[in-house]
Amino acid sequence: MPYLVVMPSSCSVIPVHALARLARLEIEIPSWGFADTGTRFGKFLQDAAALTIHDKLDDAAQVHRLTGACPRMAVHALWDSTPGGASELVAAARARGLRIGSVNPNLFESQCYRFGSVTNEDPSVRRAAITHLLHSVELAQAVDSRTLVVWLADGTNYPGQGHIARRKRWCMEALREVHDAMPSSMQMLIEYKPFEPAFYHTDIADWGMAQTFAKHAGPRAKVLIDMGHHLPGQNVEHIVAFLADEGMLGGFHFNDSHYADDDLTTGSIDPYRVFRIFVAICEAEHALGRDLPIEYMIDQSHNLKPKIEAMIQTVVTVQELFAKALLVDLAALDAARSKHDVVAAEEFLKHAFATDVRGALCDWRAARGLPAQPLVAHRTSNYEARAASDRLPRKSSSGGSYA
Ligand code: PSV
Ligand code: MN
Repeated sequence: MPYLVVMPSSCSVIPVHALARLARLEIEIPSWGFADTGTRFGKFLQDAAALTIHDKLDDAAQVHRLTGACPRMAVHALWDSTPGGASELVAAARARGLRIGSVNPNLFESQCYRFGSVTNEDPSVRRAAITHLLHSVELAQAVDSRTLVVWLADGTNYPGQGHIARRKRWCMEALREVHDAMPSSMQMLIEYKPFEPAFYHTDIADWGMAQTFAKHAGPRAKVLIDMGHHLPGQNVEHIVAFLADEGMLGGFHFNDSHYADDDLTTGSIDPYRVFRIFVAICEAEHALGRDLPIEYMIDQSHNLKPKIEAMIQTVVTVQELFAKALLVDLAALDAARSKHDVVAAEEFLKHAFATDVRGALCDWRAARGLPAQPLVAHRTSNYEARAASDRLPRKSSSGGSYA
């Protein structure tokens, strides 16, 4: 069993208050992480990949069953419809011990959005985009979701193509109209991205623009940080600390990247970066004296790794890195800062990051009635083989995926 690493039992490594905080860390799983996906060069298909929303819910439920940390599955408005509508979706989730999480409108696939959605020069396209956003608010209400995640693919490819300030104003008007239509229980999280699919300018390119749009939209709009949506070298923990202090940090899309929006497994490329982000959150929570109201979501779709394994690996990695961040002695860190002891301050971070928390987390899971090693439990459960034997014939008969 390749993943069965025997680790020393070391529950004492993590203090009780840190384990309690970890137990409150809920991580939302994306429905789109379980279906066959690819790059723009093509798809590599997996026998066990989900075909229907019910398959996706089954997979999400498997992740939650083994980790105890993922009670919600995010849906994409156009990719996750059920014949029976919202009530069927809610019932299907509930039957598996899940809830529907964030609702993600889709303003990037329809042909009418070639030159933008809410920023299109054509008022009828702008209205179609707003109508879809309003439908997404209704869908969110119907599935009892409190979060609308707005990511726009809007942008231009060439200098001169768009009037940037006019597009900004259209985007502001649209987001405010949608915000006004949301019930008071709902929040809007605005996601930024510097490029792709547009390659000259993106209408919501960075956190500052997202924050400006959010403030203009209304009090229940905040910023969502997708870890892959930064230019190389960006100090993401700085953004986290800044937005948290402004009360404008609404959520995360976890993933990792080396070059661009690579959607790799969180922490697979630069775990120290993820750790530093969690330290920024721990510091903000310490100052506030309570948990920050942040939605922690995964936004990954894997081409090479088995999808459920990748999702479990991500959840466990997030827990490990959050646990390490909780180990930072914030009082000692502040004392070092007050003496301008730069070396000691950094050493507090390095010490926490270097602490092996894996054994302690195995004990913690076992004590909560969960598998000590969720990945091992998944592999021994035979879920993947059963899913493949159920789904492969359906794929073949649907004619599309398998030759
Ligand atoms: C865009 O790159 C994005 O990060 C948005 O969150 C979308 O909803 C998601 O990816 C689609 O995969
Ligand atoms: Mn995202």
